Amino acid sequence: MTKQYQALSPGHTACAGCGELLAMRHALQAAGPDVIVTGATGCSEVTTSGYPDSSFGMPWIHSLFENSSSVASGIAAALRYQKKQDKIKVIATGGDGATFDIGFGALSAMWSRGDDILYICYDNEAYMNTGVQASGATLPGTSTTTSPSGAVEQGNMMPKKDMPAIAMAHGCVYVATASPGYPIDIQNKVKKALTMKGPKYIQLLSPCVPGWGFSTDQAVKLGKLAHQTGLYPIFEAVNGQITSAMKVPKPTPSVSAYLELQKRFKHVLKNPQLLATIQAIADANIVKYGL
Ligand SMILES: Cc1ncc(C[n+]2csc(CCOP(=O)(O)OP(=O)(O)O)c2C)c(N)n1
Ligand SMILES: [Mg+2]
Repeated sequence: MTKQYQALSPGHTACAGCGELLAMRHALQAAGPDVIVTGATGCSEVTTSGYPDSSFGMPWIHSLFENSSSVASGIAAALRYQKKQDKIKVIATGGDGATFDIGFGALSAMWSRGDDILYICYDNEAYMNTGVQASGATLPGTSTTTSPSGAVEQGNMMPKKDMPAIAMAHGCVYVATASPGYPIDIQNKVKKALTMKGPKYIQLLSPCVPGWGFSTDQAVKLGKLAHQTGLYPIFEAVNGQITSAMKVPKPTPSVSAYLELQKRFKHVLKNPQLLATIQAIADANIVKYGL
């Protein structure tokens, strides 16, 4: 009997129903065993690699929170020196906090150097591992521990950074978004990215049971609804041009269908102005990406 390669083994300590590890498993399984992966500090790391154990089937290296990209660049340089760069691919990974904020300088530098590395961001829209603090990926109106909804403010006041556009502006050869609502799409995008030379960026929506406040069987449903409402556009861009986008159903469900399943948006449903602000983000995505 052939032993099947498992990129991520059972026995990790992620929450039941974790959307981040689901997204990660699909992505890394599709990448296959001939890869070296770096992982920034965050849920995808603490739940998988408590010393002396590892859930990973490939060489996987924990970096600091802020330098997953720099460690990946060093590995890519070593592989070039050994003339192994065509056989072994390098993947850098991190949560949205590591990617959008804390590791952004190192990531920008990695892209600017044009390193042949795929960067995968697990976007659960907050710093979950340390207790749900708002990040540059948090949507306006989201209640987090640093942007609680209350009498004065109604959740996060800042816009979500458009990281795929920032990646495209750096000249990434391939940029894509995906969600665990559509596992085959994740797998196809990772496989495609790894056939291309140069810097690549894939952003995976990662529904978080405690941080978003939903029941443990809803991560896949939320992964679909985020796309179907237009709030999380799923697309790919090659050499700075959008080449495909997943269409939303017609009629398109309102954002309430997505928000009402999550405690982080409970106050939004009682605030017509805030609800309209979030609906406007989805509507603008539908126009911008031709969904
Ligand atoms: C320089 C530095 N600042 C802060 C921390 C504390 N810290 C560890 S994990 C984490 C949150 C990670 O958030 P994110 O990157 O979004 O990943 P998630 O846990 O949400 O998957 C923080 C703030 C740290 N380890 N290093
Ligand atoms: Mg996060």
